[in-house]
Amino acid sequence: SGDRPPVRYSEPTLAARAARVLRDNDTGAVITAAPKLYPHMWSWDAAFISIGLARLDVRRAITELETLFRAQWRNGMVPHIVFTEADAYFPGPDRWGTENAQDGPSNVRTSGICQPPVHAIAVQRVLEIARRSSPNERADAERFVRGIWPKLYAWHRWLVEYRTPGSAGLVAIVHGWESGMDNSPRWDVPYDAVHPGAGLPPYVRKDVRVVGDPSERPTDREYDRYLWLIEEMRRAGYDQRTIVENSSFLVGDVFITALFAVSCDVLVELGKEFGQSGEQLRDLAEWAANARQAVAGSCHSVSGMARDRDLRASRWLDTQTIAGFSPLLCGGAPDDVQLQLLSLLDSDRWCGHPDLLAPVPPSVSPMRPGFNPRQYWRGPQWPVVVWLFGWAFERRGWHERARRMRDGGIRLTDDGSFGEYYQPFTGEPLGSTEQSWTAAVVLDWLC
Ligand code: 9WN
Repeated sequence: SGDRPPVRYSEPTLAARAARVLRDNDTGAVITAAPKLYPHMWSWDAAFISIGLARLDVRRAITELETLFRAQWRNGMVPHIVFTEADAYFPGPDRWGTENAQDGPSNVRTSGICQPPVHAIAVQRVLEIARRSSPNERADAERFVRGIWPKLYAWHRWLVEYRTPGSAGLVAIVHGWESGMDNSPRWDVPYDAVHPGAGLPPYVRKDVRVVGDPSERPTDREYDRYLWLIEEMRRAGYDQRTIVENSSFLVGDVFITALFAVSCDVLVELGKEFGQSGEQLRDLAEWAANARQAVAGSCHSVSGMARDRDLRASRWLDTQTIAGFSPLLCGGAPDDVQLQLLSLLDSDRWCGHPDLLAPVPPSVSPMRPGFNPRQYWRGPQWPVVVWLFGWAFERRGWHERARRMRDGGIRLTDDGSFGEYYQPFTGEPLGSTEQSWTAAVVLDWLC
């Protein structure tokens, strides 16, 4: 029923338009995640954006990642938002109130949580692209990798030190925003146990003013919980140990754990090449092995799908979403489970659903009760997630599968609006348009 512009751009024109989006969203200091809805730098967005930027200008790509890592907290955390001066997004820096956090950075304002650790993947990709570019860009990128490697190591170490509690070995999140899949049904059960207290300061949402149809965004009930968790963290002075011990939301995130495993592998590859210390390489290899084992250990005995774990309630979360395919990202699941997941991914419950405009995985299966084709992480397709699966498939040597993700991703986005997410049946772009990371992954697919 929705509008999708009737045009389908050719690949060269689509690439030119994607490049223009990144240039237009460049404030000089950062590329904003989206011009109106997200006028700041987001952590995992910046990683994907740097991959797209590298296709245009390797130095600009390097600057983007360096800007993000200048905001790294003293304890190693890479914050989920680095704020610009813009005032159009809520919650902004005043609401987060991280300036008194003991571990916060001094010269820049940030949020107090993190996002998925895809930065090593981006760094390696930027290096690869630079090496195919010019000798100068190659030299710049190599210098950059040497400089950022210890910071990436510190970021990964933070995830192990502070965020791997409990026996399941999964990397834990303390807020749905940390997952990057904010209102995914993955988090419905743990959010039911979050009870906003009377002390929740009043607030006014800004996102629903920007997005024409508020039903494409999370609900007010969900926002109360998002804001309440921030309130808890603020009261804890953003002390990680206190937060992990007490926050009313603590969930082992299987998708982050899979990305962490493969990002550790990538860091080992880079570290070997650039002569990093053997001890740190051994740490990373051990973290990767543990994370991979945790992902495999989460798989449901019947469906094979990987599961998150509610660490407060000590129970597995059986809700099936795109995150159930996490073992395909990092490997390590037994062969029969992997085959089961691959045939499920191809089946009419997922990519093979006959009504999809583009055969790429939606955030939730269209066959699942509660699937909502227009609402955020509850059904739409997200180009950046498609890129991640394509990237992982290529890395695993599954070239034909990787090509299908790329071709499907281009089909999804060839209307040229660079939607934040897409209605899977009509291809209507939803949420924001001119979304930077969508433009970035399209550029990577096309170049
Ligand atoms: C909260 C910027 C970010 C993405 C997330 C996506 C959305 C923010 C929001 O936008 O989250 O962090 O306000 O909804 O869910 O993955 O990084 O693009």
